[in-house]
Amino acid sequence: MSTYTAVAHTNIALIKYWGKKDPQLIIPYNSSLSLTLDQFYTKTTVTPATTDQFTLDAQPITGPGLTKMTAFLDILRAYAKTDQKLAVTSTNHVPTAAGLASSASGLAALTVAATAALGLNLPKQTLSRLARRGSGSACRSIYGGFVEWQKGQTDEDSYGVPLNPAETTDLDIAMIALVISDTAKTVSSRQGMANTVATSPFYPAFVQRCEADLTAIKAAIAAKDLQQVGEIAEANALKMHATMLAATPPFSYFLPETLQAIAAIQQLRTQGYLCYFTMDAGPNIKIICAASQSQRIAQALKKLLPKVAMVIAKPGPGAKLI
Ligand code: 2P0
Repeated sequence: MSTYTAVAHTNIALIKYWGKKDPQLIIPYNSSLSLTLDQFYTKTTVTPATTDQFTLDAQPITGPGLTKMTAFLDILRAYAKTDQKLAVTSTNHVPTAAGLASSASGLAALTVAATAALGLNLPKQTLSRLARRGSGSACRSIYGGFVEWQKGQTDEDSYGVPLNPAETTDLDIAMIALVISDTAKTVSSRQGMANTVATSPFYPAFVQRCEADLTAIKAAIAAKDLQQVGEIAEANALKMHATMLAATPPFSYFLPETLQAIAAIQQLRTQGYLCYFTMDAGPNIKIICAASQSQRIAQALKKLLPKVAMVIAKPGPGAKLI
């Protein structure tokens, strides 16, 4: 057992995961599909130690943050059949105030580094399953490019699967991350999705439509039809956010500036730019567009939203030891 360092990139879902059929094992109600991005990643070093320790962005973490980490390490230790404690040092590499810090890259990097430090050499499918136990979306960050999280039924068959690279590598796609706000969200995704599943009458309709949206977007990706990809992804994100407005108590991640950004994107579309948006459990917007047009779109958008910082991201790699 020795020290290992891993890097994992964050992913943004085009077909959303929003709800757990099995909260203990993190088995979702529907399959989802994401794009791993090159600009945002977590680097994590894991060393055998006498007690579990966690340092995040140079800050020692104690209390609930450490408890959550230890609980996840216990899952990895049980799999490795060892009691070995671990010291974890993690750094999020997110452009300043991008508001994109993600549990997906964090838990994926941790899974890869910690399983190696516990003496395991696991295939990616097993790494994806284990990462899922830490945070659902992390199972998709084990792979680069487009990744489907096949919902499965059990711990064994719920994991990420990369789309066939032959069908995706020459799709000209980028995401522009718009920094609407970097303040901490008031409703965590975990709380938000549990409340939605338990109370929103729109939730079953969302789950049902996700299956159709997933089939349609995979066909659009294979056909390299970026307009279809954007239309399906944008509509899927809005369906997810609609479930929250119908929950009890109702909640929403939209800020006034989020709506302004959406109006600006719609205006660019009327001017002939091919751009669509998606949005997760926070007020920030990610624009789906062609990589070859991303600079032009960012410049045009800058005129409409002069105060909003933007980062252009392209498809990124899967998690790996470095
Ligand atoms: C997604 N999100 O598919 C969706 C869309 C947010 C909105 O996955 O409870 O941090 O750890 O499994 O993975 C965020 O949820 O939640 C998320 P847990 P996670 O990307």
